[in-house]
Amino acid sequence: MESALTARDRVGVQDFVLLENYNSEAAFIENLRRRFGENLIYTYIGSVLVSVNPYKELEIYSKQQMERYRGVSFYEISPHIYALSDNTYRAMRTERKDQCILISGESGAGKTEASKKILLYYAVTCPTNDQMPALGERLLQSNPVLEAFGNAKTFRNDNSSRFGKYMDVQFDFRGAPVGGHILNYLLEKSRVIHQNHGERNFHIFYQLLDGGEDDLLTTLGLERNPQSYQYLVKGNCPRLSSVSDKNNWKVVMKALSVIGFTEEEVQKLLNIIASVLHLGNTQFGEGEEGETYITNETKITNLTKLLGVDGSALGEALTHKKLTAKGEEMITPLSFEQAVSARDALAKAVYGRTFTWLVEKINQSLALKEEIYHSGKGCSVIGLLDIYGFEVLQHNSFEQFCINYCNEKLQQLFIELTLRSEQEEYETEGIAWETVQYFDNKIICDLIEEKHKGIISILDEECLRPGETCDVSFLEKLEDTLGGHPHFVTHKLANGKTRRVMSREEFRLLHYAGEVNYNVNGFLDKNNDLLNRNLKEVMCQSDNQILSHCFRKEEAIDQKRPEMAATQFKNSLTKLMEILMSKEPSYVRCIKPNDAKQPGRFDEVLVRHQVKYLGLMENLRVRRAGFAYRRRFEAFLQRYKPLCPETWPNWHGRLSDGVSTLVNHLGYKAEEYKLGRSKIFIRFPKTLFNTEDALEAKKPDIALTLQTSWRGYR
Ligand code: AOV
Ligand code: MG
Repeated sequence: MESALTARDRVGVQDFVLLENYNSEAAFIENLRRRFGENLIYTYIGSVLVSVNPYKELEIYSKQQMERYRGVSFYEISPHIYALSDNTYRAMRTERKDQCILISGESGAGKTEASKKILLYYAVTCPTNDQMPALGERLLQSNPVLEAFGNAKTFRNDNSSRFGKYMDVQFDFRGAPVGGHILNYLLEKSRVIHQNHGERNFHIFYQLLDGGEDDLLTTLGLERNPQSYQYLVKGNCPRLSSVSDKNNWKVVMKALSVIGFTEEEVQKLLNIIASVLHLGNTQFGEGEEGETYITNETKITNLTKLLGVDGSALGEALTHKKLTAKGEEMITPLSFEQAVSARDALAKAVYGRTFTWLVEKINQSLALKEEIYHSGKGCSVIGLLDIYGFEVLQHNSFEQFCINYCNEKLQQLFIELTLRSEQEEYETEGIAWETVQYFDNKIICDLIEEKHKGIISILDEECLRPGETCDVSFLEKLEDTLGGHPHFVTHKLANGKTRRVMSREEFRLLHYAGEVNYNVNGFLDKNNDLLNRNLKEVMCQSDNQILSHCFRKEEAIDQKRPEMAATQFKNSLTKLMEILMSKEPSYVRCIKPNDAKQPGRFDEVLVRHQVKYLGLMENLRVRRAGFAYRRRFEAFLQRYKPLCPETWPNWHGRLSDGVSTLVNHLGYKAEEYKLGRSKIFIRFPKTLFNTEDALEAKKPDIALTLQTSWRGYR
C-alpha cells in the first residue's frame, strides 16, 4: 500500500552510499529505477552526480530552484545539477583553485543538456562585473550558435554533438563571470557530404532553408525544399519531430547578434553555408576522351559568387590537379571519381574551417579583458567538458573511432582521478583500508595511441608509405602488429582460420563501454584529409573575408605536410588531459534510460550495461568501503566550531587537535571516524547529518556573531 511505504522505499536513497547493500548491482539499479519513476533523475555517489535522461521537461530548473541550491551543502537538499554547480563554484571561491566539471555518458545520455544547465546556473546566480555586464548572456548564447553548426540528428540523438567542446569560464575575485574560452575538438566533417539513413546534416542547413526570409533565399539562390540538395537527401530525413528548424533559425540569428557578429559577417557566413549546398549539387560528366567536366555550369555561377572566387579558376580546380614534378608544374585532368572527391573535400574543408572561425569569433567576444586580468586580484576558472558520447552505429568509421577513443581517454581520467586517487588518499593519509578491484582501460588507450605500435601510428605510417597503400593494406598491417591483443579482433583467427561473422574490411575493438566493429573503408582518406593544391589556391583568393581568413596564402605555398587528422586529434586530447589534470574535477555521469528517446521508459538491461562500464559500482565501493565523507581539518573546524565551546570562536592550537576536541565534544564514537594526516574521514553519513542538524539548531544563536565569517563559508 502506498501509504504504508516510507518515503525512502518509494523514492530510494539520494546518495548511493546510503544503500544498505552497496555491493549489489541489483539494488543500485532498483534505486535508480525508483527515483526515475518519481522524476528524481539525480542521485549521488558521494560527490559524483549520476543523472538519468528523463526525455521530458521537468519543472526543476527554475530560478527559484536555483535559489534553493545557493550556498547549501550537498547533503542538505535533494541532489541536483545545480548543487554540483554551486559546490564547484564555492570550492573555486573558497579554495581558490581552478575547477572542472567532466560530463560523460553515451550518445543521448544528456551531457549537453547538463552542461547548458550548469552554464545557466552561473549566468543567473553569479554577480556581474560592471566591465563585462553582458558576458553571462553571451556565454549562454554561444550554445545555440555552436549547436546549429556543430550538432545534427543521428540515429542515437536528435541533437547530437558532432564536435567536442571544452569551455573555460573565468571568474573575477568577486565571483563574477568575466571571460570565457572554448576549445573545440574534431568536428565530424564527413557529415557535410554524407548522412546515414534517418540522420541529418548539421542543423544550420535546414534552419536556413526553413527559416530564412524569401529575399535571403533568393539572394543565396536557394530553394526551400531540403530534398533539392544532394548533401541533404542522403539520410532521407529532412525534418525533426521534436524541434522546429524555423524557430531555431530565429534563435540562432538572435544569438549571433548578441555575441557580436556584424550583419556583414552573418551575410558572409550564410553565403558559405549556401555555397556548400550548391557545391553538393555540382555534377560532373565524362567526355569521350575520359576528361571530366562540370555538367551544370549555371550552378557554378551561383557558387562562385557566394564563395567570392574566380569562376573559371574554380571550375578548373574542381576538374584538374596541379602537381609539381622535378621543379615543374603540371596540370593533369581528374577522373570522374577524383573530381567528385575533390568537390567533397572542398565542401568539408570550407565547412570545417568556417566552424573553426566561428569558435574563434565567439572566443573573441568572450575574451577576458586585459584590464580585468591585470587588476592584480586574479581570476579563477571553472572548465566544462561536453564531448560526443561513446557511440556504436550500424556502420562505424573513422569518426566513431575518434569519438570512442576520446571517451576512452575520459574514462581513463576518471579512473586515475577517482578510483586510483581515492585509494591513494587513504594511503597518504595513513588510513587502513581494503583495496577495491576495477577495470583499468589504459590497455585500450595504449592500443590506440601508443607510439609506433598503436592503431593511430600504424594508420599514419600507412598514409605516408609510398607506393600502393589502401584501407585494406592498413587493416593487414593492424593484423600483423596487433593480432593477439586482448582488445583487438579481426576476421582472422589465431589458428589461421577465419571468423565468419566478421567482414574482411573490419576490425573490432573491445572498448571499455562495449564492442565496436570499425569498417576501414575511408580511414586513409579521412586521416590524410587532403585538399588539392589548386583548390587551396583558388580559395585563398576569395573575397569573402571569412574564407580568406580560413584559407591562408602561406598554406597554398607551403609544401610541408600538416599532421594527419588522427594524430592531431590525439595531440589535442593529450593537451586537454593536461588542462583537466591541473584542475579540481567534479563529475556528472549521464545515463540513457532507453534507446527510443522516450519519457518514462527505464530499460534495465540498457541501464545495467551503462552502470557497469561507467564503473559506478566500483566508484561506490571505493566510496563506501572506506569512508562516506572526508574533509580537510581546517574546513571541518571552520564549519562546526560553533558546536563546541573550546573551539568557538577560534581554535589556536594544532588543527588536528582542534578537530579531535570538537568530535569528542560531539560524542563521535571511535568507529565513526578516523583522523588522517590532514583530513577527517567520517564513516557513516548519518554522523555528519546529525552534526549538520546540531548546527542548524544552533544557527539562530550564532547568527549575529557569525555573520561575516559565515558568509565567506556559505
Ligand atoms: P548528449 O549530449 O549526451 O548526447 P543531449 O544532452 O543532447 O545528449 O540529450 C539528448 C536529448 O535528451 C535532449 O535533446 C533532450 O531532449 C533530452 N534531455 C537530456 N537531458 C535532459 C533533461 N535534463 N531534461 C529534459 N530533457 C533532457 V551526444 O552529444 O549524441 O553524445 O553526441
Ligand atoms: Mg551532446
